[in-house]
Amino acid sequence: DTWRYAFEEAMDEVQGIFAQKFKEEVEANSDHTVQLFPFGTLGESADIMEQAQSGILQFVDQSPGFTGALIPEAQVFFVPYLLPQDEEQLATFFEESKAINEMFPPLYEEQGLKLLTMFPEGEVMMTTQEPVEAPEDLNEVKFRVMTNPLLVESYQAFGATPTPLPWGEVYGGLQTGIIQGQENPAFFIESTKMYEVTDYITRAGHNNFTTAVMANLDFFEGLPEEEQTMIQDAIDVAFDHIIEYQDGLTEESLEKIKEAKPSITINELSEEQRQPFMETAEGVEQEFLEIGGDQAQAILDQMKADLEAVGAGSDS
Ligand code: 6CS
Repeated sequence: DTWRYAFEEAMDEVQGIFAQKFKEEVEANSDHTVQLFPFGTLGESADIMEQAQSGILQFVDQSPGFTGALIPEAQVFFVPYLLPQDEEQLATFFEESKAINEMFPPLYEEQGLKLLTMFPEGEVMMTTQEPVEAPEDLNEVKFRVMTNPLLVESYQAFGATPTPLPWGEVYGGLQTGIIQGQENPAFFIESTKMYEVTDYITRAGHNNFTTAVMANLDFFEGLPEEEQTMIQDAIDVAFDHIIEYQDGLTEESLEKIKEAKPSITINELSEEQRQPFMETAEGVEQEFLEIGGDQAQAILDQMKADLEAVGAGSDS
């Protein structure tokens, strides 16, 4: 059969590299073909999710930044400073976390989706027209966020005016000044040329981008067991590949940005400067417990325990 797999990025961006490895593995180990649909070919993130839920697509990559609107618990990824930036700790966390591997799958199943994996895509950085050294600097800044209620809360707590928008509207929005800021990992700021419409990149260390790959649940459950295993094995190979692929990617991407636009300022906030941003975390966490669905408390507690177990707890 031909299986259709859509994702939210271009072919040579992180989600595309993952998808290409998955395709390669599936095609090497079965008679199936995987057809890849990068961003823009089938619509926005919300559209490809609908297509995966209805079975038009067999596979989809959608980030919790968008899934949070569908599965409220997935908003947990937007509690600031919850995830570490250490890439090894992050990879081990995603591989071993009970919250990710045991608690999230039933929540995705309720939406007709088989959660296959979640993986990190890099440190999230703010891009703005003016310097950001304190929350006051975000005052009056219309800051684009993914369409996720908790992310809106977190940027409100940072002092900005959050503006939820689908990805396709971001570059144009920055260009016309409808929005003046947004956040994304360095590779994406570089590959999508967002630096062209940005003067400052700020590293506050508040988050690391998470994404998730799923299959349509009926499709997956209808497969013979050995094919389910073959898919899971292909996902595991692609996971290892994408972790390795991203080694050094953040710094390389920042170098490329500086080369392409020497006038850009890239500023890493000091521990002291981060403090007021960190202090918002508790309030956002409380908000998550209110809007994060029935499992919010259980997921948050388990995430913290899982992070602690890999040496990335908030106290370690
Ligand atoms: O900001 C966004 O909407 C996009 N950012 C990344 C890194 N991947 C896909 C997502 O749509």
